[in-house]
Amino acid sequence: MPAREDIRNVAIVAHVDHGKTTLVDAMLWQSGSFRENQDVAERVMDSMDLEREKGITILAKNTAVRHGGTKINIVDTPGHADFGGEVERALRMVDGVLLLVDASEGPLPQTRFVLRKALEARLPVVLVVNKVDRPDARVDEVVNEVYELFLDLDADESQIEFPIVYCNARAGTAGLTADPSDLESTLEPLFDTLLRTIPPPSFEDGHPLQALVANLDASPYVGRLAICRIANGTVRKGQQIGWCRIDGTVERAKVTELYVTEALDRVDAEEAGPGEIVAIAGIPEVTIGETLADPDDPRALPVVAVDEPSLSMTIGINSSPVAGQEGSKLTAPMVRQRLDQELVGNVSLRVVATERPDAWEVQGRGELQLAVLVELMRREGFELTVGKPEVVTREVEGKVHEPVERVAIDAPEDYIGVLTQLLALRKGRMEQMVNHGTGWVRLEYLVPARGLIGFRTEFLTETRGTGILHHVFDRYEPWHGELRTRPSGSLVADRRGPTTTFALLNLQERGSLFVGPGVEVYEGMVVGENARAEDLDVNATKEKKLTNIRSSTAEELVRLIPPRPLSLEQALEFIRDDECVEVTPASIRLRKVELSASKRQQAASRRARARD
Ligand SMILES: Nc1nc2c(ncn2[C@@H]2O[C@H](COP(=O)(O)OP(=O)(O)OP(=O)(O)O)[C@@H](O)[C@H]2O)c(=O)[nH]1
Ligand SMILES: [Mg+2]
Repeated sequence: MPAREDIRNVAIVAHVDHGKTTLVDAMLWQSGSFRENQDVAERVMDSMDLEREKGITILAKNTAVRHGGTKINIVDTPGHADFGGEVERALRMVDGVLLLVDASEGPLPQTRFVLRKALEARLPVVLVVNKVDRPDARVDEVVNEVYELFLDLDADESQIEFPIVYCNARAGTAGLTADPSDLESTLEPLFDTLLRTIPPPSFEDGHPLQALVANLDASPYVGRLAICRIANGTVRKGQQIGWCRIDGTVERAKVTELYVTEALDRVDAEEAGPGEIVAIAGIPEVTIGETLADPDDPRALPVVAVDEPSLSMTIGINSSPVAGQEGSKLTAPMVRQRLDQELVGNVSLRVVATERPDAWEVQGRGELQLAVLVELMRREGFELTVGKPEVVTREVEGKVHEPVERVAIDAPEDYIGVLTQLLALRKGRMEQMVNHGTGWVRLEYLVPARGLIGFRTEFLTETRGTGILHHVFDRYEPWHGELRTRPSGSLVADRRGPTTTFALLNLQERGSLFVGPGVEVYEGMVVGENARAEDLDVNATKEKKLTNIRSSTAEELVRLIPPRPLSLEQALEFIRDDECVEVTPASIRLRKVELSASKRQQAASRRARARD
């Protein structure tokens, strides 16, 4: 088959924070994409507000650099497990991957996930051992761990013969030997290896047009953009195409705009040939997985299924007594429309109707993915009620199955005892324990996803904030039976009104509080965590009786422990089955699903009677 020697398409994949976006920065600078004095943000590909705030990549994005006469299209992908759908999609656009591995951390759960996907797609791999400048780098061991990972994933011989490049992405230097002092002053060894290892895109001569829609973007001027990889043929601006839809039908459409990528810009193109990655405007309803083809001979490319969602939560309109005061988007149709819009660009999400007309079950890959969606909606002005995350179960041969996650934990060895205990309670099975001999151990577990909901907070408390925890979906297994949940109960406000210092002073004896003085609360709102297992209805608005002993307000404020407001992710981890989170642009409040204290009590005594 003929090939486009002038093009390479490559995706950069790795576990979170191993340096993908930093490496793309260096590749852009060294290929002359920017003027010398140009003011370019660090990790420039992380262009979304939320990405910059969280310091992680959320959406896969394209860029292109030129090296010699070759154009290298690069897809930067997110490393966080919840955004694995982005990686699966990116792999459909490329002919090979750079697999980055941190020289100290070594392969972690998401490394395994992305490598498995790359091997399944039979994409050639260049191993990039990054951060070799770290004082705790253990380059040789890490390389061996990667070989083990390949074997573990049943790679065949040709796949295991991958080239290795050693890198300091931050400094933009690379070398071909494991000795960090041997790095060249540029990324030349990486570019070289990439051009030799990643094959140029091949195509069939004379084959009619076929372009696979692998991603979507939106432009304020021309509307929806289909990001496609052209498999065969040539596409021209203004031409008619056959739009092969997911449902098997074919419609005619017109390419109104055609763009290719140069560095960070989309530039107009008159035509683009096989192997190129282009953005096409003119088809407002196009979605991922569809094919743009020759109108007279439309042949759809195969649709590849992505992994199923494993976690779900309900998102509905805000139903609290203080709804409507802080947001601008409040109604059910608005929420529904926004969720539909998200589905278009996010193949790893599902939306399912519930019994209620104003709430939907949203299914995704993990808590962070779902929290990011809620956070985006909140910033757009939505007020929402968000339910407790739950796992998506499946029926296999008449039995209920649940998702199981692969967990990797790094922690000081002193905590081995308590961690094994915590994970045993959650029905975790230890797969591996490695002592690096540095006082730190790595534990690998398989744990039902259910047991990990709310685990992070407890994990950080138990390891005094030192432990590192990562997990990624591994498989479905038969239901593991009952699991223990949060050991503490909630302090629940029993009436509406502003909180008082006096009331909070008394309440802080019982547990830790989420609100400070002067905060408007309502019946059924959770104001703190009860140290005991049961819930407690409390009056957080009580005023002090006047007495003749004076104590100044200032003095009382000093005795008040600062509240521990929960972030959205923490709130979602914290809540129990009968609780939910109220989200508005200004606030995050925890509450009972049933607000009325008397109704909750009735329900509790009914349950107690049923048990007897
Ligand atoms: N010491 C050292 N630090 C590096 C190197 N490369 C990247 N870093 C740092 O590692 C951190 C994570 O870098 P990113 O480029 O955001 O990592 P990423 O893989 O894109 O992360 P996600 O997209 O969220 O998965 C940043 O603080 C970088 O400065 C390196 O070669 N050496
Ligand atoms: Mg990144």
